[in-house]
Amino acid sequence: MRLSRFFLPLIKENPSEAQIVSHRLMLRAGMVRQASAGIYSWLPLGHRVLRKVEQIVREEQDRAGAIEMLMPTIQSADLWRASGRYEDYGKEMLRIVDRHEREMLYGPTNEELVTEIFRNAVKSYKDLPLNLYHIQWKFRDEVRPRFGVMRGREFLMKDAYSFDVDAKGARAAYNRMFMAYLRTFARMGLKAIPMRADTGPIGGDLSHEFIILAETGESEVYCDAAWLETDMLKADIDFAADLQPAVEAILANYAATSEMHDAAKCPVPPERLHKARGIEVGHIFYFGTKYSKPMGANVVGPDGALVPVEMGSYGIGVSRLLGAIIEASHDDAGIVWPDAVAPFDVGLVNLRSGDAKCDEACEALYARLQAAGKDVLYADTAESAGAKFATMDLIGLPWQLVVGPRGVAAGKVELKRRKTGERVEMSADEALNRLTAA
Ligand code: 5CA
Repeated sequence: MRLSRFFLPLIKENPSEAQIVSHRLMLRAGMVRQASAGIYSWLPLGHRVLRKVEQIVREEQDRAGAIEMLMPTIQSADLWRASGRYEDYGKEMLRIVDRHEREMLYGPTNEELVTEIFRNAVKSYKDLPLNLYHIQWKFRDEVRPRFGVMRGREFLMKDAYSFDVDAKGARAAYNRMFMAYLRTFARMGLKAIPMRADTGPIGGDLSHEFIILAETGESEVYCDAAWLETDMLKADIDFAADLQPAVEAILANYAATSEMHDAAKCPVPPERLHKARGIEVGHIFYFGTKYSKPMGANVVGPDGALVPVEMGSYGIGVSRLLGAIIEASHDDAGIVWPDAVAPFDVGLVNLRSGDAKCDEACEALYARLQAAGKDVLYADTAESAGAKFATMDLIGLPWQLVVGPRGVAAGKVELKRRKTGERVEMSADEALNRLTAA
């Protein structure tokens, strides 16, 4: 992508409405714009990252055996009456009346709809286990939408729903999602700690939140200091195996949200207990028959008897993750994207656009990088070198490849790693090798 053709509306000054660094940087870097309170347009740069994050989530769900589908954003109120949640959800639910006076709503989550789909299609334990997920926009009319995409009203969520014939199967499904989440967040360069959590309006009695420690987080959390040193799981997982021992080994290190933390019962000695704030990027629930019973989602079990199906649900805040990643990875100059989610792999900086030799060298590098499968943002505009560097630092691409008249004359380019600030002069071929090996 040529910067001269791209749509990257940067903001020089710190926007006054932004209270936390991720919100400030997302606005300044031209990633999002507020459409109304808690509702955002995703500009091209933000959209690219959103898609990358979504794709990692998708790959890890698929790997764990979940099956992707897509349910609508608008749902019927009657469905929610059947589960008893229509009244319970209160003002957080956006209620809509259509032209035929039918009551509809913008889905805040999908337990009811997916249970209905299941109920109409699956009748036997032989079709289980089943885990269906989608990545879809949700709406919750939060009292205080704030911190940009972190607590929005409209937000993108991955929500998966597991169906099993008994509690043992449901626990195995829960464990598969638990392990998949560790991999998902680790791939994004994040340390998301699983913590025993309250279940709120989703219900059930087994639940973990996946939380990234950050001063600006909305949750108060307690964890064993050992978590601070723990490398999160990137290893391959055998999803066909019994994962209970692996899950238990991870949970042996204490971590709980403030709602679940009881100082009197905490197993961690005070000197090792770390109190912090955190951002909830995922939340998994086992709630058994809470929805299947009232909605009549039954299957025939191995003994021929009809039983309500055992369910769990598993959410990831896809749009919130962008804010969380920035909170965890930035410096004074701007965002520092982890490689796996960066909007472009490389920023190609032409220090003197219009200079025939510089243009020629840049065009060649641009073509070769693209041919090698790299996403390149080519700063080909007439702006000053300083302005181009500031833009590249602000938008946080992992690598900057800098081409100037002196270097071109000497057959050299400069490769800068955004994360460390390290700059190395080398030949164009060496730079290409480094970038395509990365
Ligand atoms: N049905 C269940 C699991 S699929 C559910 O809705 N869980 S949840 O309420 O915990 O939401 C799942 C994830 O969505 C949260 O962990 C959080 O990362 C994200 N999320 C929730 N509310 C918001 C919000 N207002 N803005 C941005 N992300 C949100």
